[in-house]
Amino acid sequence: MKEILVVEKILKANDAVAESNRLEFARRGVLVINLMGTPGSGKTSLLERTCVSLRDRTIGVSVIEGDIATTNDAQRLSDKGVQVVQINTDRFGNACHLDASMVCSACCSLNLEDREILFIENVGNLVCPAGFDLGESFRVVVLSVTEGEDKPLKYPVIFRSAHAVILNKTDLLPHLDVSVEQIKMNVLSVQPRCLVFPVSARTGDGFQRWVDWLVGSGKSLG
Ligand SMILES: Nc1nc2c(ncn2[C@@H]2O[C@H](COP(=O)(O)OP(=O)(O)O)[C@@H](O)[C@H]2O)c(=O)[nH]1
Ligand SMILES: [Mg+2]
Repeated sequence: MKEILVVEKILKANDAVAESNRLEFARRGVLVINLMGTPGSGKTSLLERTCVSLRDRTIGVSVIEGDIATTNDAQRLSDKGVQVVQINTDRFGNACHLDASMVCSACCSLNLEDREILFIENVGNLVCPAGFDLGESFRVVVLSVTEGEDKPLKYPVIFRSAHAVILNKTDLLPHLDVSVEQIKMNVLSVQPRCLVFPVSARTGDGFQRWVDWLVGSGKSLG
């Protein structure tokens, strides 16, 4: 019983910081995307291509990279000229997710002036990130077609909280025995309002619709 109380307290404390993050992001007019998914689903690859597409449309973007260890992903984005800050959660007991305080601290190292979109790549995991509000505008889950059709049914909590699912690696479909329609149906069965964007971060296929949605969502913030 005590353990449950502790968990509840942690989540309540996180929610308070998340709300203050949300107010600050709204004050600055920054659209914030909490990008979640398994390790290897293609979150960083998606960000690399998305950030370049947004820059071509003169949209200012920043990225917070969450990983247990290494600065590899931050380096990949920095190499593309993206303003990025890395959070390594091995400094916080190997946390398997980001929390709102980590995001708040990371924002101190970012210049968010003239930035319209902030992406937060969460630690690769389909379970823990779901419970932690970061103050984001939208939650997006990256699922690759190689992960199989049943993942939305097996990990319903994270998909239930998602505004959109990126179905990545569609370039591999000719080599797989997997149905995009079945994955979409499984996503919609746990979250009927979820948007689904089939894309290939490798070829750029499907990116137009995804980037249009980001730009439109940013504009609707006013
Ligand atoms: N074929 C293919 N491979 C991809 C695609 N997106 C990512 N990958 C590969 O998947 C692996 C993991 O990608 P990464 O972006 O590091 O995933 P993350 O761990 O979710 O950030 C890398 O080898 C990428 O090159 C894609 O659309 N198609
Ligand atoms: Mg990554």
